[in-house]
Amino acid sequence: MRMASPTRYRTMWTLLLAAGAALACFSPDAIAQQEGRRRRSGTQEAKPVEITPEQLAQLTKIANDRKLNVDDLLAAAKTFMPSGRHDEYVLFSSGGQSGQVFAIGIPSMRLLRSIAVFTPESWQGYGFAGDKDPIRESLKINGKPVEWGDTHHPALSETKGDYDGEFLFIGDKANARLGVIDLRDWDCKQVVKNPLTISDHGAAFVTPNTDYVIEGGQYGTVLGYGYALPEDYKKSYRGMVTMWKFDRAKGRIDESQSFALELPPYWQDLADAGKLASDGWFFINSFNTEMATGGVEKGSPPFEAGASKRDMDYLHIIDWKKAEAAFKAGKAEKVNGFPLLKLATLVEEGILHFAPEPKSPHGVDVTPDGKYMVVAGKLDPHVTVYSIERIKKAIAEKKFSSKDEYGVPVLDFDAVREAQVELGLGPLHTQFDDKGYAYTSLFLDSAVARWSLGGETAKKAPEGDWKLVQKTPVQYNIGHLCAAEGDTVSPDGNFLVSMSKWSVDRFLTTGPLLPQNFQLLDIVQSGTTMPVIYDSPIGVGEPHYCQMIRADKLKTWKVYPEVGWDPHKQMLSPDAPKKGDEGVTREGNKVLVKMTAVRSHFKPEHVEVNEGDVITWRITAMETAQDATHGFCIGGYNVNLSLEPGEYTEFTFTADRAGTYPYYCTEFCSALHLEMMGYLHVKPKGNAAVPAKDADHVAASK
Ligand code: CUK
Ligand code: CUA
Repeated sequence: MRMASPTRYRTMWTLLLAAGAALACFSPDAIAQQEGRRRRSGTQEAKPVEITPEQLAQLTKIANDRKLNVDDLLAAAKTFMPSGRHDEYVLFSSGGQSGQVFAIGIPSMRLLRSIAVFTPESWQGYGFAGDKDPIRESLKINGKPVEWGDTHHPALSETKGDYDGEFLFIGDKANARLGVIDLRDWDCKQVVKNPLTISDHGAAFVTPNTDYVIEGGQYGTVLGYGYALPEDYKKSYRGMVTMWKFDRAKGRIDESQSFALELPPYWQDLADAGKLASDGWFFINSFNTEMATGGVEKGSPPFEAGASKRDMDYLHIIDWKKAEAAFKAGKAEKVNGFPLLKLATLVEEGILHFAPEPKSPHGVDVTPDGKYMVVAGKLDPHVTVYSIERIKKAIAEKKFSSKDEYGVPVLDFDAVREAQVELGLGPLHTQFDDKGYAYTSLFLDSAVARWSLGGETAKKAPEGDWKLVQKTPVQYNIGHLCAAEGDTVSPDGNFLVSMSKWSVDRFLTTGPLLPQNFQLLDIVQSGTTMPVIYDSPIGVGEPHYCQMIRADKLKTWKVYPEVGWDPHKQMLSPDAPKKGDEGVTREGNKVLVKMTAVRSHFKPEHVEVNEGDVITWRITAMETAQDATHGFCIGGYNVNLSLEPGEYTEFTFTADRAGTYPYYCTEFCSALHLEMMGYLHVKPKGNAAVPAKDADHVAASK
């Protein structure tokens, strides 16, 4: 790890300490907490030292010139990262419509990387490996390229309910897909498409040991890509939740061991897996239990009104261990080739129960000890808290208030409800800290509410049970929020990111399309304030959820483990060209190019083929030094690769247009990077050289 110059850091800290002390604003407790936080992260420790009167004067002048107040200076001190120092946390954020994942350092809010998942991305060489790029093939749906995604919920893999830093899953709401990212090389390894449904929403969530990755649906549909008009809504439309089996050793979802549960055609929303006290269960919100079918044109209320009529919707309570047993006992039926446990089976086996939940809820979040489920209803100012103990008891004692139209038992609300806490307008999502507080986003209030947990919870806040403690305004219209490890069995607290949907006037205007605003809140000074300490524009998509993991939990590779490593298979490839293997061979019209790349040359530097040849091109990046990445592009043939140290890549294409094509390294890798190039000569059919004006004509007519 690169360290900052101690002198530089000390000076900065001293300035701010002095400013704080001078204005009597920096409490010793806060300093101690800051120090503790720093020690835990294993970064460099700061020692407060004397500040000179000259330095204090300089700091004061800068503050005054830039119109900064003391809170601003403190915020800067909490977030500023001197060059070379590393962030304490990594925030893995959905990239919204960009179809990607973004990795952001916390507390600096610096964008570290994007990770391509559902959208081809040229810098990472994701989807630009020749004619039949395996990534593009995996993005096809029914043979059609669907090369974007609406990513909503990233889920870090967990061991015993805690992030283990090994894998990351991300859901594509628009196309009901899941991406699997290996966090050793931060590379998407697999995209799976749900065969039952076109779109989803409650994905991805993992069971506490990542046995399953859960994908909940949203809009009712005819499962298996069927067809039906709204008249047949209740009969033909259904909801679903899919349990994708994760094979950790292979680092892949095992589709053959995966199955789904048929649900009534309510619009299932977010999900969360139980843990500890509620291990073996998961929970899904729903709205539109009215089963409104919209259609103002036919005189029906529009969806927004029709789906909001009832006072109560249904929290879906699913015993997934029972579901797994039923699947293994062969009780699933195949729909579009995929095993589905039908609703009747769910009822018969006691797999599915409902609990009433107030007015069109959105988020459901399980407390760190697994004892409580917090449901936030966007049309209700309260969060409603359910207890797993009460739920289990009510199920055992059959305390049902009714059954729904599909025969699913509805548990008695009073029997399962633990508490309701009034927080404000438009509560959506909840996270937790290590001190017994919960944090809920208030979309309409544009605020983060901090409130105390109660009941039998392990950690108790001093304010007493189930109390709203305070609110911090955010700009504007917060959706999700994310505290450090805030949805695990052991949250860190420390920082919270507000994923604000509107930025309006917070930044320079960027045209009519404005960035989202990620706002960082310091939540370490519990019980007093939780100020916003950083605004970060996210101008690449509209993220929904994110998760914040301690950076020291990630076991990221600095370079690939061996030269010739195939990242698709995560193993050394027998096909990787070695030093001395380089050259071009042919069998009929099949050409094999074996190439190595090392600073600052490709070998071979000339590749001669015939028009119409099918070329398999293999490249090994011989580099072993961190960050010695090369690129490789062939203009006109849509090829661009990122050749990371040790990486082996293969691509195939048909040389269907004659000409001489420079190929070159697209990553500024060395002083002689511009010289890192070569030529692909595609000899025209009939052996004649292409006259220049004909070549121009061909290019122009394309
Ligand atoms: S959803 Cu977007 S703010 Cu997809 Cu989790 Cu709530
Ligand atoms: Cu290799 Cu530039």
